[in-house]
Amino acid sequence: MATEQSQVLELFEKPFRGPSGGSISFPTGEGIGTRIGTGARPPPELGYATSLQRGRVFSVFIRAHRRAARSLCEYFMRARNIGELTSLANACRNLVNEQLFIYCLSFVIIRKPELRRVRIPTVVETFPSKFASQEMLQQAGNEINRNPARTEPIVINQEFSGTLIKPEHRLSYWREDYGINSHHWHWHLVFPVEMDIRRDRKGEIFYYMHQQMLARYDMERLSHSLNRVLPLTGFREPIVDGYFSKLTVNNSGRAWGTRQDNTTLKDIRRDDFGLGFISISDLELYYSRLLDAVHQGFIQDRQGNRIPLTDDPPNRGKRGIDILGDAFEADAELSVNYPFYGDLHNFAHVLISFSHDPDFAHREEVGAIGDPATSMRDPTFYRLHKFVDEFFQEYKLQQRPYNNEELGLPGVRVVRIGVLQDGVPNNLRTGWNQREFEAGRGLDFGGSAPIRLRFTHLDHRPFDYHLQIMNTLPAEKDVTVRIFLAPTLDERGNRMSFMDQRLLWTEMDKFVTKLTPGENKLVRSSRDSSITAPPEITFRELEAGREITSGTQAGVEFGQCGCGWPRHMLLPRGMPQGMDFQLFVMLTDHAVDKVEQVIRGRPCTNAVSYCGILDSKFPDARPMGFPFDRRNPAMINGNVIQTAGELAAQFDNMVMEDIKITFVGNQLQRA
Ligand code: CUO
Repeated sequence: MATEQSQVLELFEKPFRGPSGGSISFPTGEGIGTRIGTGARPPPELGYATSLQRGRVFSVFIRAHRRAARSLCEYFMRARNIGELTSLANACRNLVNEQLFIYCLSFVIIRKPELRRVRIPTVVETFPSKFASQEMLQQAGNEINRNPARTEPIVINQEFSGTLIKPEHRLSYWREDYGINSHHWHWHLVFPVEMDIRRDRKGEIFYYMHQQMLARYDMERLSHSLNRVLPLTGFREPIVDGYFSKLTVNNSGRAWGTRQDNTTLKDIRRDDFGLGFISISDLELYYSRLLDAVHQGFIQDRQGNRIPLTDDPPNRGKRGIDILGDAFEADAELSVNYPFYGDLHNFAHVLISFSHDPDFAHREEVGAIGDPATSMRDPTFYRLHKFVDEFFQEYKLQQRPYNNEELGLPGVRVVRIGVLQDGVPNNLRTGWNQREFEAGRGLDFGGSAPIRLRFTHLDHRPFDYHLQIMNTLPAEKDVTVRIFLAPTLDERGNRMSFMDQRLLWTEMDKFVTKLTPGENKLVRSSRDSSITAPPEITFRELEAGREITSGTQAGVEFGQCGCGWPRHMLLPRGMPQGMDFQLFVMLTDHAVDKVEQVIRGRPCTNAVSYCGILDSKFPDARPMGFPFDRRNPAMINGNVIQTAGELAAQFDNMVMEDIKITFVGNQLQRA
């Protein structure tokens, strides 16, 4: 008898296989009881779910698509077990858009406590056409047809979407990494918009997670001697970077829209995507209203009430950054005034993704920036999100700097910190590694022979943080350890001020530990990072049916829900000759940081800093990004503070350490 896991895998396999013809039967019970022939009207239970054509892109950035997703997810949410989910899914899979179908299945399996015994397979295998070019997939299919016994994988060329003629393409391996794109797809799945989900601090995590991805992108750019990314300067200037993804939206060969360098945005009307008229003026109006709110210090709801915007709200109320995140992203159900503040960030994705064919004159598909699974491939994604982040920073810089009490932790001193990798102190090595996935599960050609794809990706060998801490208090003390990394030098080779370096600090880890009185020596593995997820789980691994027991390492890895920065991308590349970075470690009082809550079911607690905890509160009461989310205090104890190092020097609970990151290319495994 099929296991629950194998039933689920069957649902995820070959999503683009065509309608099988004949009659489609709907299971009876729970109000779902119709038997219809192909071509019959879809049952009302599917609501808007069939409004989206099969074969087209499904995008959570488009409101009509979110409405379709809401209907289909609600339809699936009736399932009380995997058997019922399978019946519901099989009944509608030939009626609804394929990508919508997988999105909603994934949504329901992650959300419903009764279904959490099963895992969803990696999106890389479900939709290989979002990760490898059509040319390579076709070649793979042809080779398998010619030689079904072929065992060598198809090697994905790292330069498949562009050449190094364009300096931006030095970062292609990073932007097109399967792991970061998979993370971003999952992030938008677990923080969905307008799906009646009330996740704790959703607006704030929207700001923080995207800000951190930008910081990581900028570290990577500096590793290649490229300047930090510049924001879009509005919607009327030409978009400097074009993008030609070489990907197809499904197996039919339908290509994603492409964009030339220096494309000018235009008003759009894409009724084929359920989009009415969206004008650049709309976006400018929304932006101006949101900026007014920041500068006035309050935002107005539908009733005209003024809601103060502050990150120090009384009684741990909703922070201003959280309110602004909900209004800017935007989520119509969470925004304080959706008609007034609009749908700015989602519309911006949409406007850019249709800039090559704003009125469907050319029957072109949406561009890759229109889908969270592919948007991070496009260089303009970072310019767009830098524009979004600059808005949030405009707000953050109006907050008062943190004071001594918030920054300090009397009685606790960090004596020394460092990192150790393969026995080498404070010099971390990065290089190339490879990972294989099977594409055959997501393609509707190639028969049943495995089609293996080999991706080359940045990686590093695991390392440990070593911390020597003195607790001079007479008792044990619970502390939060916060570890950040940033480049030491700017584009010109100069040391940076606090404000210049502030947005480059990337969270590496955050964890709670108990200090005993006296000296404490902590060793923490890079593999336990608060931002990373364990490696993607493939169909084959799930079929192998590893015994999953909670409390074991396998249980921990099973408990993740796909969201999380890929472990292999934890470190920036660095430089072949070694690049200077700084580690910043800060201990804070867990009694202040702690959030009271019960964690239930599959907690999805990997990568908690980027992905939160499902159905629970964000487990750190401080503002996300603390202490770098605000400007530096001008003076501490009478000393002027102009750099992060000067700040750390004033507090015993902070310390900085210089390290190097050296890129060794193909020599990584020979450490
Ligand atoms: Cu994740 Cu714009 O929010 O891509």
